[in-house]
Amino acid sequence: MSTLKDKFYLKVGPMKARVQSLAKEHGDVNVSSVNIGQVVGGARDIISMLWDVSLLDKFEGIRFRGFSIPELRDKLPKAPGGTEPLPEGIFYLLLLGEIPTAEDCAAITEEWQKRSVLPQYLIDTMNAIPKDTHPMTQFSMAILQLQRESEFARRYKEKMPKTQYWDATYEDVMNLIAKLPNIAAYIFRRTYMGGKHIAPDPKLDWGGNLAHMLGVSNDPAFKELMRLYLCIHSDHEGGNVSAHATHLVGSALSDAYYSLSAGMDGLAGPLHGLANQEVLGWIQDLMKEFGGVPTKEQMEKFMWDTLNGGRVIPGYGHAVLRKTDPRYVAQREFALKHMPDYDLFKIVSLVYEVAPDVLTKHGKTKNPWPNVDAHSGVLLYYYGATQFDFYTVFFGVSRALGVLAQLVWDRALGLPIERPKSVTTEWLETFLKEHPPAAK
Ligand code: HAX
Repeated sequence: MSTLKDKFYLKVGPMKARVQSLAKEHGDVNVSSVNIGQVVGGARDIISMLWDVSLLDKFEGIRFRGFSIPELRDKLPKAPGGTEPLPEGIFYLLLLGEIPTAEDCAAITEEWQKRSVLPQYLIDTMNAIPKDTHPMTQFSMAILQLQRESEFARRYKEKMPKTQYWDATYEDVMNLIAKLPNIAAYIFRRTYMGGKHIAPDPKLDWGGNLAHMLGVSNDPAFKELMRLYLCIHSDHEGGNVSAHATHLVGSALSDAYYSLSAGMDGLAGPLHGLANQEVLGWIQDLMKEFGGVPTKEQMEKFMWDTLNGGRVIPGYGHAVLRKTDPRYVAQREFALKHMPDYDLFKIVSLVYEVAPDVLTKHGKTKNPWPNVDAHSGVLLYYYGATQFDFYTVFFGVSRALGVLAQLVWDRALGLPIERPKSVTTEWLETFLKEHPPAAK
């Protein structure tokens, strides 16, 4: 049977030919124009990056290699007795663009298990970090510390030719992804569980093992939740902060360790991945204020207090999406199946009833609907993972699948160093004087 790497190699030539033909024969065709609002306003909608592993539609949501989340929940292989997709399957899909078989997934599980052992120097480093350091800082530091393992960096020093960049990156990516659940679980157990660690179970898959090593629940549904969670957070096209940061840093031929660590630093921002911890904190404040599940009126008041205090409603709004995030819907379906009567779920549902209307009346956000982070915390909390400042680490483990699959492609396609143009305020003002807009 050919390996994942052999299969990838067969795809590189044809894909490179497609990309080169686009650039060579149609390089001067415009696909995007830029106005001053976009220059000042965070580069929204400017098409300026190639990202093949997923594509986001503002109304429909994310498609991974053309497949929607409901399609993937149906089509991707499952763990024995399970109903949620295996993260191994989404990695295969993102890398190769094809739905894997159960055997393909099993081969990845085996490959990642072989590469998953954490070196002693990494454990020593993690043990030296003060325990009150945010788990995302610990996670990013651990990834960066592992950089000394980089095949890419070693082979680059030995004058590897460009044609081998993808091969060295592939090795780094597989080694790094394999270790992420162990790193995450190590941080979790050390930070919150008195440093009593749980060995991985060789019979379990990558996501099942993360759930197992956390040691918060023996319910098989928690492993299923982890598999679903790790699939749906894996990618959201290239422009979001964690994906773009990984891609940008990688474009300087910084290896996968440097690149992912940078991506995780971006994910740690409260407007991005940290929103999942913010949501739980916000809900707890709400419960404290009203002594449990609030009424609709109390909920509305709490939201207006948040907004009038100059803060955002965490988990709502999006830079691209303009409807309820399908990743939110998938998690809501999971909750309806496994915890329909759970108080926190009732609150999350009540927020969903009230927030879109309040945010619309507030009149600022372009999207009053929930994003992925509005729901994940309640599911984790239900199974005993109550330490919500850890939640973004789960997101990070998952996000690695998408951004690192794309990183292998970046090196296979020989994408260049990124260097968009910036201008000064004065440059824009001068431009306007020289190109006065036509009177409206
Ligand atoms: N609550 C209150 N105000 C909000 C809001 C919210 N949930 N979402 C947007 N706004 C405000 C913005 O702060 C902005 O206000 P100013 O004009 O005063 O600066 C205005 O509405 C316009 O913003 P926008 O164009 O609709 O949204 P942006 O593209 O600028 O920002 C964000 C997108 C996701 C950062 C934003 O919606 C937000 O802050 N949401 C809350 C935090 C959150 O849930 N983040 C996670 C997003 C998903 C993700 O990346 N997960 O990792």
